[in-house]
Amino acid sequence: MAGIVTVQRHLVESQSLHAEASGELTALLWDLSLAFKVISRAVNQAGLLDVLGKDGDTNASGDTVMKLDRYAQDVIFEAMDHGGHLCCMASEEEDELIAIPDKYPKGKYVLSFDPLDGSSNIDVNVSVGTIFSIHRRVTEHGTPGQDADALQRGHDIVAAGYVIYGSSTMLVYSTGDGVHGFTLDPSVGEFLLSHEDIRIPERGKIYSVNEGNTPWWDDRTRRYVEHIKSIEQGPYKTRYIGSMIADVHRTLLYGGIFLYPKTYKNGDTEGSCKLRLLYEAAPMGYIVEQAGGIAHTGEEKLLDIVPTELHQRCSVVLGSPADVNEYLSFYRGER
Ligand code: AHM
Ligand code: MG
Repeated sequence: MAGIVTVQRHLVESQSLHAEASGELTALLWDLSLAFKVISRAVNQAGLLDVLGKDGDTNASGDTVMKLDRYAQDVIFEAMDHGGHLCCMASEEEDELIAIPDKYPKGKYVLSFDPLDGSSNIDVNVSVGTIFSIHRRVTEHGTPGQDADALQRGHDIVAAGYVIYGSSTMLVYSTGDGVHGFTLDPSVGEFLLSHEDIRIPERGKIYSVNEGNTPWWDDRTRRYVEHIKSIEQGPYKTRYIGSMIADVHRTLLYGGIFLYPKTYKNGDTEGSCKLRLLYEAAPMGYIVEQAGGIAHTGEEKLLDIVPTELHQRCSVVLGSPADVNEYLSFYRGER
């Protein structure tokens, strides 16, 4: 038993490193981990949806079948609305800030999340995941949360992580003391510590980008990708799943670079970005930086951006320090 560390034990032991901690963040993360187990169970049954009924149908048990991303959204909301830890939530699935119901107390944290990232991959049995981050509220305690509570920099995150529902379910999180990974043991229903203190390799040999977008990239990004594919460089291997959690998880463990640069389509001179700052880029960037990597947009450090809108998007370049710095040297025109 001594070698088995559950996520709960890990949270409590990490909390004891911070004398000022009240235990509230630990309790909040514990509630969240319950939601992840429920979502994991549903994702594992996703292939049965065709048997049990499609979105909006009534299944054999008489329940209305819901799209999984909507289901994941509801599970997290219901697990987190009443604990008294949160003042509000923000989700990729909801246009507006999500209020805590009047009947429940308002806490000192705000939760931002993407309930099921990469959900277009569900029907082909490819990994999807949940991404989350937690900030301390900045508005008056005891009152309902406001947009300003969610619109905070990645640097001010107090805890963030992701769950990958893959060949096994893994929870990877950080509270600012490194990055730790837990694997769900379905037979005991617990997340068990499997990857302690994850450190991203200094340099990798894998690049991960939607290369179908090449015609719409800026020249500097195009030249960088040509460079890492050149014979002199090795060349690097391509791996692109199209689920950010899966692509970044691999980058964290094997090293290399993950990119989602701006695209300039049909005379768009400003360029547009795909990934969302609050729900995808900042939490994943925080994890990568906690593991010793770099998270950038090309223009600025990802965690420095002060969001002005809940659904703001940004370009993303993250991974091993040597790889990201090499990209930046191309992007800045130094090579
Ligand atoms: P989603 O939130 O609608 O699932 O979109 C986000 C996903 C990321 O997981 C992934 O990195 C990206 O979209 C892939 O985009 P593309 O298909 O353009 O390569
Ligand atoms: Mg997403």
